[in-house]
Formats: sequence, C-alpha cells, structure tokens
Amino acid sequence: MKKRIGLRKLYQQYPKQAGQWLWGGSSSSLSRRGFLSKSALLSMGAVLGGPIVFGKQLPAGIIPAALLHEEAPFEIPGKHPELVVLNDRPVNAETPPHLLDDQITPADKLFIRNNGIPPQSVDASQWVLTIDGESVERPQSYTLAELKEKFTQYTYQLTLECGGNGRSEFNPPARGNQWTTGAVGSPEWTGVRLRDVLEDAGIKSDAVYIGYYGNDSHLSGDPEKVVISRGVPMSKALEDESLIAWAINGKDLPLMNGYPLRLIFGGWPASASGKWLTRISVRNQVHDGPKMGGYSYRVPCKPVAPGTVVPEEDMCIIESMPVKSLITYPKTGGRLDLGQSLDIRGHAWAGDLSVRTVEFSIDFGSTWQPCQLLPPKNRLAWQHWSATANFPEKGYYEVWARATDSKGNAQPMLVPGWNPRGYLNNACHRIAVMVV
Ligand SMILES: Nc1nc2c(c(=O)[nH]1)N[C@H]1C(S)=C(S)[C@@H](COP(=O)(O)O)O[C@H]1N2
Ligand SMILES: [Mo]
Repeated sequence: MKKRIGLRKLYQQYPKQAGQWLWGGSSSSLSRRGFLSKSALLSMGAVLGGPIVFGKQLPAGIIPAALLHEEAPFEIPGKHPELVVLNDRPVNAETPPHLLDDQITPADKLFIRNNGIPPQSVDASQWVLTIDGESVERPQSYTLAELKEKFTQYTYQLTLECGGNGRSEFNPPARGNQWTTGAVGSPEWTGVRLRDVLEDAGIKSDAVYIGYYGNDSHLSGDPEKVVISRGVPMSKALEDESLIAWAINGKDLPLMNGYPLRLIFGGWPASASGKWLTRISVRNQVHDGPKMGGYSYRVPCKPVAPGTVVPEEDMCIIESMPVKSLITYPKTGGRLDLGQSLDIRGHAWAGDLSVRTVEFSIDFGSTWQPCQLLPPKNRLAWQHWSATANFPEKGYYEVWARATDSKGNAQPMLVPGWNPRGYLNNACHRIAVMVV
C-alpha cells in the first residue's frame, strides 16, 4: 500500500517552481493570457528532464502531471498493494489509474470509501435484510439465503464512483478525502433487483424515495449514531440495474466493500450504494438520514464563485454523475523513443447516460484527435476507448483524454464548478510522456 504525502512535500523540494505551478506563478512569469513564461517553462523542463514541447499551451497554475505523485508504504488486507491510502480511520483508499486498466475492475483494485468502522465480524448465514418505512405495504425481512432463492438473480457491470472523486484539485480546497482520480471502478455485481424485493413487500402509491441503513459503526464509538444513511428517488430505485448485491465478479464482496450485502446504483454518487446493508426504508418524503442534508453529497443548485459561503437551502442533492474518462494505459511518466507511436487506452462513463465520443490531445487541448470507443457491456457500465498517439519531436508531452456524453456534454479541461465540499470534478485526466 502507498500513502500519499502530497504536494506539500513537492513544495518543500521545489519551493520556487511548486509555488509557481500551484498558485499560478508570480505576475512576471505569467503572460496576460494566463500562460507561463518561457523562463518558468524552462525551469520546469529542467526538473522534468526535457523541454515541454507544447509548453506555451500549458495553462498556468497546473503542475505537469509528471510531478504530481509521491508515495510511502502502508497496508490493507485483501486489497492490491498499490492502492493509495488517503486515510486509515476510517479507511479510504484509491486506485492509481494504471491499475484500473482491466475492462472489468477486479475486487482487490476497487477503491474503498468508509465513513465509519466496518462490522468487525460478519456471519453471513445470520444476515437479515429488513424492508420497512411509511410507504411499504407489508414490512418484510429476508435472510441472505431467502433473497438468493426467492428472487431472480442478475449480473451487471456497474460503474461506482465516489461523488468526491477529484476533490484534491479544487481551489480553495474542500475538506474531506483528497481523492485524485481513483475513487472509481466498474466491476460486475451479482444480486437481486431492488425493484423485485420492494414489490414483494409492496410499494404504496405515495412512495418517493428509499433510504438505506448498514451496520457499520460511528467513529465516535456511540452505538446509537448512524454513520451514513442515504438513498435514491423511486425512479432510480426501480431501474433494472439497481441491485441488492452480494457478489463482485462472481465472488463474495470484500469486507471493506460491504460484505455480505450492499446496494449498487450505477452512475450515481457511490454514497447512495449502501454497504453492510441491513435495512431499506421506503419513504413518503426525500430520505432524511445522516449525510442526506446540509453540505453532504450536495452541491449549490446554481453555480457559485470559488469560496462562496452557500446557505444550506441553496444546496441540491447530487443525482446522476457527470461524463468522465481515465487514461489507464500507459502509466504516467513513460519514456518513448522518437518515431515510436504510443498506444493509449482507458475507460469513459457518463452517469445515467452513455458516452458518445472520446478524444485525446498531445498539445494541451489545442487540437483533439478521435479515439475508438466501444459500447458499454450493459447500461451503466463504463466504456473502453483506445487510440494511437504520435509525437513530432523529442521532449515532454502530456496526453489528455476528453469524453463527451450522449447529450453532447464534454469534460472540461480544468476543474469545473467549485462547490463547498468538492464534488463532481470531471476535468480531463492526463498523463506525462517523455519522448527521447
Ligand atoms: N454503510 C455504509 N455504506 C456506504 C458508505 C459507508 O461509509 N457506510 N460509504 C459510501 C460512500 S461515500 C461511497 S463512495 C461508497 C464506496 O464504496 P466502496 O468502498 O465499496 O468503494 O460506499 C457508500 N456506502
Ligand atoms: Mo463517497
């Protein structure tokens, strides 16, 4: 396991340059268009070991991707040793982009986002799921074995992304886990349809929302305190792909990812996908459990200037996630001989929508070239893209990828819509390439 030390260390090592890159440079190093001066580019090139070929297009305030990561040892059992641990109480770990190269994310590479302490010992044979709430006709309880026997089982590849993925790039910074790009994955999940179970219990006509409860424990140690209890509107709850799942890629869920039972809502903030699931309440109002209100998993209903203090009543619940993509091959920081072409690939996803196109740029977005894009395995699974890049001369390059969803919304190149808690950063992913 690696633990990120972060930009502070970078700043200690290269105070002058890091200061310029992080905070947009001194006025003398910036042109009026906001790009870096020749001398700033030269000093960055010196640290990188080669000239930044399209450096004039490198937006100011952006650190070359080659210099973003620093790591130190740490460990979580059952998870890939290269996951990056952001916090160990509660455990939060993200997946470096090159580890997400598989078309279907292996369980040991799926990120972990815990708000509390997972159950210490789980006896799956004793596990019971209760369906209750004002808007259920006949409250029911099912053991895991009953769920498996009574209802048809489905398997879907579903993309799970934390609403805070990308938070580390917001400025002013937002508190919370400083996710870079790795709070996302797209494994295959097996379970029963939430709809089938809710219909078995009977949904009253006034039902508007479901809320989940899990049996993790609050960090305070107070057994009465619920860690997190979120949910989705009935329209999302009743979709074919909304699952109560017990398996990931055909095997039991890892404890950290919700063993033995969890919800999965592909394309929505992963905070809706309750882990260690014990109860689902069918509500006649928008669910009001912990982390449904205030600033949790909510963004300003209308865009605000960075740093604005937004009143709670002007915050709206995040629903479908925005279009996004990752470059999963090659790993950032690779070297290539001049004249060699570079095969690149990755995934793209778009919340409830599908991805229409993916493009890449080697000149900081001045020009874009098309990528091949495959259809999703099923609705709400991520899509694979690939392309071949050629570089005109020796030097430092970045490959940027940009996806556009089925409604024509494209990823922004720079961090979009600042919000108090740093959600929904879908800025383009980029990798560093040195041509020698
Ligand atoms: N019971 C419970 N469910 C939970 C959480 C939690 O802390 N407790 N965290 C949520 C959040 S914020 C996210 S992003 C996802 C993370 O799922 P994963 O850890 O399997 O990747 O689980 C969600 N479900
Ligand atoms: Mo999350």
